[in-house]
Amino acid sequence: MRLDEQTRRDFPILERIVNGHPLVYLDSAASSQKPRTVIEAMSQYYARSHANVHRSIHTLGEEATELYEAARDRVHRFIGAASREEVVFTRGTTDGINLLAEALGRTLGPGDEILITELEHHSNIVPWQMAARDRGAIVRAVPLTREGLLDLDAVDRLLGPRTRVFAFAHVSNVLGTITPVARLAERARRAGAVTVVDGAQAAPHLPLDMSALQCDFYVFSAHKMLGPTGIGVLWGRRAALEALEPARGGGEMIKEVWIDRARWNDLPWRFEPGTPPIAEAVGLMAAVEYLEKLGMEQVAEHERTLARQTVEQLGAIPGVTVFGPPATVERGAVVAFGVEGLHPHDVAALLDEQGIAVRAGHHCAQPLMRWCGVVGTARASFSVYSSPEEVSLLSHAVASLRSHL
Ligand code: 7TS
Repeated sequence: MRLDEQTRRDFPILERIVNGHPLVYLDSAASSQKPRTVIEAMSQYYARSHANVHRSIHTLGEEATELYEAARDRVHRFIGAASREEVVFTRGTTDGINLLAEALGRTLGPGDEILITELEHHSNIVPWQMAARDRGAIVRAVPLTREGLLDLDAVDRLLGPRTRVFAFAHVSNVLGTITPVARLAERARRAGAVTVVDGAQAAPHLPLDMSALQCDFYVFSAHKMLGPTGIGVLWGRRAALEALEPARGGGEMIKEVWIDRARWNDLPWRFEPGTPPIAEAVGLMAAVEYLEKLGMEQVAEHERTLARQTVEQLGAIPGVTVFGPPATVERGAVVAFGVEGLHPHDVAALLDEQGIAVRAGHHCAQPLMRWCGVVGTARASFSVYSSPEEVSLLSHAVASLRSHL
């Protein structure tokens, strides 16, 4: 049975009628929908076990702590981390990158370099600009090849003795480009730079194994992988996390506090000040369980097929431009496209009239839009519940937009 046939009934929102049409949700890269098990796990948690974590000795306090830490164990296995201490909960990808930019930023000096790429989401650009500005450091970017892949020769040229951080996306949220993380991390290590990987579009889509990727830090958001908003993961190699001085202080991240100084807690709690997103951790645990039952290899294969079908079908419509690598190159679960004569917002609004939800705009990747030579694009993106029928509905609807021009 196809993955969407196995899963669709588990997602109550997919029963919605939108503008008189059954919902065709093709915006999972912005945020995925949630299966009933995630919704129920969170509501059960609030109905039965809620209390703050890591502080109260009473029964509910212990139950909540156990659930929160069980979520960490689940994520640790899901991403192939060497130990649970390497898994830090954040508020999401943006929060994880900011945490790293703040902490690593403090170690930078004037003239040091931060290397990013031209396909980054703003959340993997702006925090580094802020860190650089504060320390007199410089941000550089790896250019793209004509096909929308990272220019690997340029990586070698740009990774120099002053490069302290190399931050790049595993999967582009616009082009769908998959970057060769292990190779890039290896080159960065030889240059003495720390690697930060933005896995926001990879974690929902690809099997992950931190030991194979060889980067220092990897961040992602739960809400794009069937889990709730408000929680994300920062994985760090133990030695990399140990070398990182916490930049955010507060309760629970310390062992002992005096008026003029404090001693940090152990990993991973030293990077989790304050009350964490507890119900969200429970929801993330349910999302990971759901994905593991499906199998990430199957998830990747399903979404790869949908992306290929979309590239082929949209690419065959006259006046439609598909951005990113050709259909023969493996890509993530997103397909950005333009329709000649129509603003991307009009494309999205006209599709919405037929119940088809796609995102339009610059996708928080303005440097990449400049590279594409457009102000924005429309974008279809997929998850485990997306179907080939939905891809056909999209293609027919886009073709009919053209015929109305
Ligand atoms: N990095 C990438 C590659 C992303 O795609 C996104 C969100 C983020 C970082 C930020 O994640 P957040 O959970 O902290 O917001 N991308 C999108 C998108 O493509 N459409 O809406 C949000």
